[in-house]
Amino acid sequence: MTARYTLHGFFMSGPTYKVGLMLTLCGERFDYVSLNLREGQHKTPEFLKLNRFGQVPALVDTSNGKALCQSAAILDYLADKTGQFGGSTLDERLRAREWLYWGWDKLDAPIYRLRGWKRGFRQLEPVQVAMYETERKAALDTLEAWFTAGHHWLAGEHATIADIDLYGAVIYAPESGEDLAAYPAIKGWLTRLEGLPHFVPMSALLPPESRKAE
Ligand SMILES: N[C@@H](CCC(=O)N[C@@H](CS)C(=O)NCC(=O)O)C(=O)O
Repeated sequence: MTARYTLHGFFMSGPTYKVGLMLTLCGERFDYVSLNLREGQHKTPEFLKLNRFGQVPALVDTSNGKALCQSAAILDYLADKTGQFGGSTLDERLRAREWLYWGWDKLDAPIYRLRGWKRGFRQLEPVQVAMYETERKAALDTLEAWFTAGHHWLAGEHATIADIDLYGAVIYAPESGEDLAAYPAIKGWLTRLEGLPHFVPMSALLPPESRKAE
């Protein structure tokens, strides 16, 4: 059976993992197209038709021909289409989206940039490293306080797109130089999310090559 969705991405990309994880948790099969960022495949005219920002991921919904970009917006779309992880009340939907926007503002940037620097993909001056380390600590402290206060999930009583999105940033913290030893409540939340049906870890979800849905 033809898969409804095609995910275009890169196996080391956190935002690509977020979308792949959402699809997987929703039980959606998807074709995967691997782009070589070093060769600039995300800047070709063909790819810019899918993602005008020239970034991965991009998701194509073959049922209606829509091409979507920005992982948080894609998660929102998939929640709408699948009826899963969107939050079951207006309050939950609002809270989930507040966390999504907060994540991109405060959490993802320091973790992804320090990870890129550690892996040699990005140059940072010592003053920038210090700034991102301070920002990473502040963001992780915010999350730790939330879960220490007794919340199991970010919005309501069940996992939502907020948990999937922020998981796809926090899971890269060790590669950014923060092993999370000082964050037991965050680690408990990571374990809860990893216990959801159909969960697949980042190391197993995205191959370095393109793959058709099984
Ligand atoms: N906010 C975007 C971020 C996407 C992003 O930063 N993608 C990186 C790979 S992880 C990329 O394509 N970088 C190449 C570029 O920006 O030119 C999203 O969530 O989709």
